[in-house]
Amino acid sequence: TGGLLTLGESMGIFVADGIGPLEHARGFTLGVAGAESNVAIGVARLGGSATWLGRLGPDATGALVAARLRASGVRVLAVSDRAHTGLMIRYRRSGEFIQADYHRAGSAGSRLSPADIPRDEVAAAGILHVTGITPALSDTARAAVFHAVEEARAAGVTVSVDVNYRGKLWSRPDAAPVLRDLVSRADVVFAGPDEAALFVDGDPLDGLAKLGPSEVVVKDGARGCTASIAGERFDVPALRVTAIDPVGAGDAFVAGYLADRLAGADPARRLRTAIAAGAFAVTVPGDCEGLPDRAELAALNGSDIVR
Ligand code: KDG
Repeated sequence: TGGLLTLGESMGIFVADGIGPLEHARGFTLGVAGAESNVAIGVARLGGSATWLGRLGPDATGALVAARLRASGVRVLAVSDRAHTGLMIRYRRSGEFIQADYHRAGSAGSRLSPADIPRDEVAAAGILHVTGITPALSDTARAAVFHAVEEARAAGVTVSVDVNYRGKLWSRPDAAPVLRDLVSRADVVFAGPDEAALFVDGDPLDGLAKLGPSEVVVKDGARGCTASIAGERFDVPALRVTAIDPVGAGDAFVAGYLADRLAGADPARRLRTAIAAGAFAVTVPGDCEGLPDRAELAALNGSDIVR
């Protein structure tokens, strides 16, 4: 079986150095953002094979995204588009209060369409991973996600969905039926408790499992995670680390889980790796810079990473 295939929008990101209102920011660190490409980088760093597919514009930002992904060991299937590559600006109003402006309306990434997705790439994958961000970007991007999912199901490829609700892209009533539909087509689903509450009542694990996925993982940040995997229930506490930047922790968690799933690890081990990868991610500023490799994961116990 193959590796991870994921698709979505990756962007350049300017992260204001330091803490405070944007108007006082002087320096910015340029990086790459995008939930799906973060997961691809995370899987690659853990030794798995990972492919990211998406549209990039004819600009320096598009070249930057492709170069950074490739340098991280991700295979890039870039579809060239005439529109600009998306950008984000992020700043920290306070240590915990993180704000982002998107500059992605009409971007290359948002113009993803079903014809961009090669059937043979989907059929050859071990896991197709998509998120609830892409369907919010445009009608064609939404169609592309559902098309890829249906191709994967037809080919017997495992479908993984991270709900990843983004309130700056669409309202809760607009998102709820689409995310519910997407989850109902998945084998593996990841959600936060608030995201699950968008479209299921009561206990998030039970509610999500009732929609169909046989592996449901509810990630709850510093509280750790709960999961229902082939009918068995798991509770894994988070590791106590010094959190510097929570952004990207969810993607690291998903990368840890999926990398171990591709490697044939049992559910308890996948969840432990997911928790550890998330813990590494929050100790480093940036969306994907803190993702660990296997040697770092192995050194976690007894290291100074855990308090
Ligand atoms: O999961 C981290 C993401 O939020 C970030 O990398 C950017 O994809 C992104 C988004 O849409 O917010």
